Amino acid sequence: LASNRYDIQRGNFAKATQQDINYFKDILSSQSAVITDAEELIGSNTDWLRVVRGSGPVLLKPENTEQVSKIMQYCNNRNLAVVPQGGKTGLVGGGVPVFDEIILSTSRMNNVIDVDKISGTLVCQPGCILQELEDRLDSDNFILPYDLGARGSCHIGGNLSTNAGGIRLVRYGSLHGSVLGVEAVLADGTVLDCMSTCRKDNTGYDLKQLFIGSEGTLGIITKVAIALAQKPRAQCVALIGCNNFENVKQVFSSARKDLCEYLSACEFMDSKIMSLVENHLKLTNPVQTSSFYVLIEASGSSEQYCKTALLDFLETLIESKVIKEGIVADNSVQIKDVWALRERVLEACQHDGYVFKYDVSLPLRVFYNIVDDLRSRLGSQAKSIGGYGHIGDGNLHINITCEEYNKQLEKAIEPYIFEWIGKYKGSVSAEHGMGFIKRKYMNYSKSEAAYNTMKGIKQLLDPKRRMMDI
Ligand code: FAD
Ligand code: 2HG
Ligand code: ZN
Repeated sequence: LASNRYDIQRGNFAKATQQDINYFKDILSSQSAVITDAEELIGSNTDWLRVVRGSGPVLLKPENTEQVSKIMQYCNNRNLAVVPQGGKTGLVGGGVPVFDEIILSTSRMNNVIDVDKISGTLVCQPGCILQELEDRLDSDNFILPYDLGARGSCHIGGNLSTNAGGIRLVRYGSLHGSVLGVEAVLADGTVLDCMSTCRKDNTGYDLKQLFIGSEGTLGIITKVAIALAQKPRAQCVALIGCNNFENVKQVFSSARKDLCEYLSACEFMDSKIMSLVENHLKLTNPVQTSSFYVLIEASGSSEQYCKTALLDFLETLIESKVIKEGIVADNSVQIKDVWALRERVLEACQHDGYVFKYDVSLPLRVFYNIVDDLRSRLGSQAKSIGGYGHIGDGNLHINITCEEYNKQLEKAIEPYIFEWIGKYKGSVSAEHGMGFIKRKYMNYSKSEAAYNTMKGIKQLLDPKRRMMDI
């Protein structure tokens, strides 16, 4: 249970009774929408990383906003705590109970409401799975303005709630810029309609932004409108080997300059991470062993230009001795294979043992120093220390593994790592959010005044703190 490892403050909430369950069955009008079977509940109570496990006694699967509103109103009157759950791929223990919260899943709220092919907008319910949306939009030559390795399970509502970054943020920017409208149900059941499909709307405070990245602490997203991007006609991917991190930075800045609007992803991995992917997943690295690897994706409207630009780019880098070697993948199978090396890192690290995960923003001038620093600090206490991530966004993922959870190792890492990040004005959570695991480190990235303002907003929207606290 989460309570075994973490210090959990359970508020003075009511516990769900049989009468409550009967009420939920009544309003959801389907037996399969109210799950109380202990076996079935294990999955919904355990997070993707299997480090947080609560004891939520009931899983509710409403189909529409009205049902969500009724549940929230009832839980407010009864003083029952609630946790919203999407695809359950979150990495900070946010989408599962940590004590005995009611679990409200959006898995049955999975209808596409409208795709406007002229303006390129999508309106849908929050439980649509990202991959399914991508497949559906493909034939109309649209893509969502973000993408991530969890696409097969994560929900668009979960993506908004975590303000997921992912692999294309370098081109399309964050969800704060692409989301056009949100409908949310507040903790007391009020339906807050901030739906719009307009690109521009400066009528006062932009309240929908509060729900992007607030991880279910302020309400439940029940509808989403998002601006789509045009599907590029051409796509090529390069995998590049570099001798040192200075060269990685040079590759990134040259890619911005030379590939310009064709640059659609810029990711990196160090050699430790690549070796975990090769050893645990048996994937093949197509370039010679290097200290670092950079994945550059170019995409746009001209097939001819896309490949030529990427090849020219590599040639220039090799001539100027910035890189040792690079390969270009230009057919869908090869492209998938190269992306798998990067997208399956999380899975490879999980195979290595228990993983202490850090998802940080840092200025590029000190970006990788933290990994070197942790290596000298931790020495043989850790099994592997690897750095990788979205270098194009200044976002580093540090994964530190050991055979099994090790309190002493944790103490050697934390709060040292957060102090390090605070010193360089980075972020202790670049894209995964605070959830339950990271929220206690907020002060390393938020000023007192900013945190107090957040608390004021929380007090206004969820005064009884029946949703996850901040
Ligand atoms: P869940 O895990 O179910 O929930 C996440 C949080 O949102 C919880 O706090 C939950 O309570 C809340 N929530 C869910 N739905 C709602 C709703 N409708 N209303 C209000 N609150 C809600 N993240 C990145 O940013 N970039 C990546 O590249 C990336 N890659 C990943 C790759 C893998 C293989 C995995 C497993 C995860 C990855 N993630 C990444 C983590 C990322 O946060 C999630 O994958 C995703 O955004 C969460 O969506 P979900 O539907 O699974 O949400
Ligand atoms: C990714 O970019 C995800 O693959 C997971 O954000 C990062 O290992 C991690 O923590
Ligand atoms: Zn990431």
